[in-house]
This record gives sequence, structure tokens and C-alpha cells, in this order.
Amino acid sequence: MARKIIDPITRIEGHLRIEVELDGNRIVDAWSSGMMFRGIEAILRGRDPRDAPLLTQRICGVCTHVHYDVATWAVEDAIGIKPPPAARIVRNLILGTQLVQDHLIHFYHLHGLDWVDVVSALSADPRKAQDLAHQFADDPWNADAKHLAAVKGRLAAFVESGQLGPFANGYWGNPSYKLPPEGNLLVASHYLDALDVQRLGGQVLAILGGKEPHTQTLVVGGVTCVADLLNPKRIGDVLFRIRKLGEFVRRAYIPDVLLAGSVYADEGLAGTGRGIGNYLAYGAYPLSDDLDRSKLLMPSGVILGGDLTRVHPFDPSKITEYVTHSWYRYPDETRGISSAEGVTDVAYTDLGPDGHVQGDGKYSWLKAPRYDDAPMEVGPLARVLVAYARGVPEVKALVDGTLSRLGVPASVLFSTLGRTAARALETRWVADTLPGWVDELVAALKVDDRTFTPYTLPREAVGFGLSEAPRGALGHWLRIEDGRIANYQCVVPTTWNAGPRDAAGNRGAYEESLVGTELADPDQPLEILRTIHSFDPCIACAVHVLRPSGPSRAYRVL
Ligand code: NFE
Ligand code: MG
Repeated sequence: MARKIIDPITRIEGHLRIEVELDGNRIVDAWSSGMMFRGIEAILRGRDPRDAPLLTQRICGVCTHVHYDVATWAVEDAIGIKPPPAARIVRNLILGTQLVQDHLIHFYHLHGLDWVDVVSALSADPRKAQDLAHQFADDPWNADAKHLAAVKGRLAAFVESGQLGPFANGYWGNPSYKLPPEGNLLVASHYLDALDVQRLGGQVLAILGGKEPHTQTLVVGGVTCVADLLNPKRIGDVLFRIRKLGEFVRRAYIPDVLLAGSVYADEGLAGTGRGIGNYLAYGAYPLSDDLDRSKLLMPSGVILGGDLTRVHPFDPSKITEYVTHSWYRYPDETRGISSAEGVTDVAYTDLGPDGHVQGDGKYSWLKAPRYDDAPMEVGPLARVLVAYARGVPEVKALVDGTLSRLGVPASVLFSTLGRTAARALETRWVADTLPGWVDELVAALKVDDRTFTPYTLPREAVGFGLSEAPRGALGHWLRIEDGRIANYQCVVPTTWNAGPRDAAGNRGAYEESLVGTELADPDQPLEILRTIHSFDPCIACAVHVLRPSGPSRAYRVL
């Protein structure tokens, strides 16, 4: 048995360390460690609850908007108000656009090169690459032979200069790369196109959100972008951009994932990277204006053991967090603590003396969230599976269409490839939905032009906000005492997926997904990157703690 460590894993946000135990080339055990230590939850104590949205948004600059959104819902939940319809729709539009932009960046710039060998693209025949593009799209994005020849020239210049820039240090030539040179050229070409196209998403966030990253037009009770909403030119600016984003998703992203799916189907069918098999979605994008947000675009639910015949109802009170293997202290570490009562008390131990994770030791700054005491995977695959199993027509059509196109059964979804494909399908789902929300907004404003619900802040209250960030289920819980925040807890997608073992020794989602994977070359652990990247790690989101340094309310980052 040999141990292998990848630290840090690149092309992600923050510092993630993965340690695996190998039996020959096969991974037999794995440990995921969040190695970054930050602070947000503790900063919020003692503050006005209305500060929570702006401060929690600073958790992360990647999912730049979601914490703002969820914190706003959480404070509104504590007050017992809902925003007017126009504000709800604007929030959906911002959240959805951010998801599309984030997923595009993820597939092309953070994950694509785990499937695509850019160096192999140099031996592609551009004319054949054009033909290949037409196999997966009627009207492929920017895929004529002349353009692809020019891209090939650009890539060759990169390589000849000896400065691969963003492509440096890849495991090029690894036998786990299976696309033909033409496929590699095509996706590499879209990699470059996506750098430009994703900006349209940022521009929509800036138009509706005032700025980007870190939008600023949400307030507890509603939104402040009133003038923009009533200005037809601004509405047109939004519509043009989200339509263009949708076009890229349909003509580049989906066909590129189909191309990859056709070549890597065996990996999916073998269940490589399957992981836990339990999936959790909180649900998101309220379509109704009742206080309970009873109608959602993305439904909530729990799938256990990969059983798509049964979706269990989601009950937020079943969420707890363990710290048995995390650098925190609980009075009783054999038990989890519910998010509403969450405790943040630092207990750093370092790893074992030999620099490796020790079996019973602490090894991560991430807590270990559990649902009904079971580990869960959250994210696009969880959302797509829950929606599919619940029979949401758009998702049924997208998933069934893709499976029949590739000639594979639904079981292929329970894999690294399935996780990557589900993200693409979800992007299409949301991108196709966004233009209709612009129409809904214009219509809603004609009936009711309120953008804000007045309220009185309670002295004592509890509340929580739940939604779906690009990487998965996101929740914020707060308790207000004497008009101030007494406790604030965030349980974020990457904590669910990247968290360590719990008291019973159950592995987290990253860890479980690696076990059983065979590495073609242990010195080039491409398969580990492929599976970990398929979750789209964000460690900035997953850890946010400070330690009090004394009796004053100053806090010191360790
Ligand atoms: Ni920093 Fe985040 C998302 C949140 S991470 S990116 O999506 O919430 O888990
Ligand atoms: Mg937390």
C-alpha cells in the first residue's frame, strides 16, 4: 500500500488537499482536507441582521451572488416577510444567470482539460474537426475548418514558445485521455470562445445587480434596481445577453459534453467516480409568491442509494454537522449538531507526524454535514436526479434525450461523467428558462410595481434561507437576540461534498467517489483530478471561521 498526496489541487477556488491510499494503481481509501482557514460566521455575531447578506457574500468571489441571496431570504424568513413578485423574479434572474456563467467557466476552464488533451489538438485535421462538430450539433458554434485551423495555429504558437500559459503542467499524453485530436481541437477552441461568452453573464449580473463580482441590489424586503426594471433598454440589454448565453450552451457546451460522453461512456457505465449514491437538493428558484415558496423551478428532495423510483421529502431539521475529524471542538464529538444550533470552536491539530492523515485524527477545516445522519452528494447531479425522478418535464426530456442519443442507460449518471453531463443539462435547463422570466418580470411590473416590502426588525427571532448555488445545496441559519445576530451558520455545497468523515467513519462525497478508481499512471493522477473537479470544489465557500482573540470583539485569523 502506498499513500499519494495532491496538495494543492489546482483549477479550483482555495486550498484542497487530497490523500489517497493505493493498492497497485487502485485507490482503496481517500481523505479530503480543506486546508484554508477564513472567517465570516463569527464576524456576524453582534451585528445588525441586515448586514448578513452583504458580509456573507464576501465568503466567495466565484459564486459571487448566492450567499447574498440566501442570507437575504434567511433574514426575511426571520422577520416573516416575502419580497414582492418583481423582486422575486429579479432574484431568480440574477441567480440563474450566475449559475449559467459559473457552469460555463467550470466546464471549459476548470474541468474541461481533465477530458481534453490540448497538446493532442496540434495533430488535428481542422476539416475533420468541422465534420465531427456537425455530428453533435446541427449548427455548431464557431466550428468551421478555417477557424479551427487558426485556433490550431494559436495553440501551436503557445506550445512552441515553451510557455503553455494556462495549459502548463497538464498531464498531456496520459492514456486516460481518449478524445481524438479533432475532438480535442474542437473543445479547446470552445475553451477560448467561452472566455469571451461568459462575460455576458457577468454583464447581466452588473446590470441587474449594480456590480459584479458581488452584486449589491438585494436588500432585506426586496431589490433596489427599480429604475433598471422600468427601463425597456435595460431589459433589452439583459434579454440579448441571456439569449446569447443560451445559444452558446445549445451550440457549444451541450454538443461538447455529448462528444465527451460518446468517447468516455465506458467510464460512466463502469460507475467511475460514483461516490455515495445519496443525493440531496434543497430546491430553488421560487415561482410563487406565498411565504412558503411552495412552487420552485428546481424541486427539493432526497434520493437514497441511487434509487430513482423514490424521492424522499426534504426536511431541513434533519441537517447536522459533525466535527469528529474536523479542526473544531464539540462538547460531544460523537454526535452531530443541527445547523440552527451550530457551534464554531477551533481545535487545530495538524495532520499526523509523518505528514499523512491519521485514521482517527482530525484532518480538515471543513465540518462534515449529514442528512438524517447519512452523507450526501449535493450539486447539479443531485438536482437533476431529483427533478428527473420527480418527473419535471423539461428535465425528463433533457435527460432521456441525452441518454438515447448516446445509447446508454440512466445508470451512467452515477459517475464522474454523469456529474459532468448533469451540470451541462442543468445549464441548458436554466438558460432555456431565463428569457421567460424577463417576460414574467415585465408583466408582473404592469400589475404590481412594488419592489420592496416594508418591515419592522424583530428583537428576537430565528430564520433560515435555503437555495441552490451552482455547486449545490446552500443554507444559512441565524438567530436574532436583542435585535442583533446571536449566531450565524452557513452550510455550503462544498462542505457537503468535500467534508471529511463523520463519527461513524462514513466518508464524505469526494472521498467516497475516489475509492475504487484505477489510475493509469499514479505519477499523473489525472483520474483524481477528473473526479474531484467534477464536483467543482470551492474551498473559500466551505470554510469560514475566525477565533476570538480576546474580550474585545476583535477577531484574529489563525
Ligand atoms: Ni465559492 Fe459556493 C457555490 C456556495 S461553494 S462557490 O456554488 O455556496 O460550495
Ligand atoms: Mg459553516
